[in-house]
Amino acid sequence: MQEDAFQRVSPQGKIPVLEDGALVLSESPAIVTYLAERYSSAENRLIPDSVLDRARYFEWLSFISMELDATSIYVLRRHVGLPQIYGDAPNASAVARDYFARMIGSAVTRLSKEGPYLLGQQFSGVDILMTSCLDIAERYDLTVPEPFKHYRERVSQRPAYATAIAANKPQ
Ligand SMILES: N[C@@H](CCC(=O)N[C@@H](CS)C(=O)NCC(=O)O)C(=O)O
Repeated sequence: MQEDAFQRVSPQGKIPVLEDGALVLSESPAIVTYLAERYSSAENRLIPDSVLDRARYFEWLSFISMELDATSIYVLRRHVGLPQIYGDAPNASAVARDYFARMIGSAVTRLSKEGPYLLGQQFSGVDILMTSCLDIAERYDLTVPEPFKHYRERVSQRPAYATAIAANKPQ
């Protein structure tokens, strides 16, 4: 990620970054939403059409990227996963763990009420982002409530999940 070729498309030196024709796009929520708008089909819409459902989509998008990722998971990624770059910060890591547990706990009622997916019956881009967070949460041994463990199992049984995971592995 420090190499010139990569930094030319990602000056912040971070993954993910998407190249699609002339478009170069970073930030996972933007990438998932772009792919959903550009490529999902009428039978398999990854972003809802109605204004109300889109409001929920963007609410989940912000919750996942800010409350679960930026303020919890990424803190652990920095200080537990990459201490040689970002330093050791046991207090920040402990607070991030507690915060993740509180935030994911706060989402349980909505998941149980609306499931099987975050927007109800329709699988969407926010399920991709949530599942990715839950995959990393397991890696860092974060507290995940049972309904979200079952949710993750449900999503990861989708054939498209297996295809995406396989495609994500470098040859
Ligand atoms: N806000 C960005 C965050 C991207 C991000 O932090 N990616 C991590 C993946 S582990 C990374 O590149 N870390 C390397 C680093 O922080 O130096 C997004 O949602 O895409």
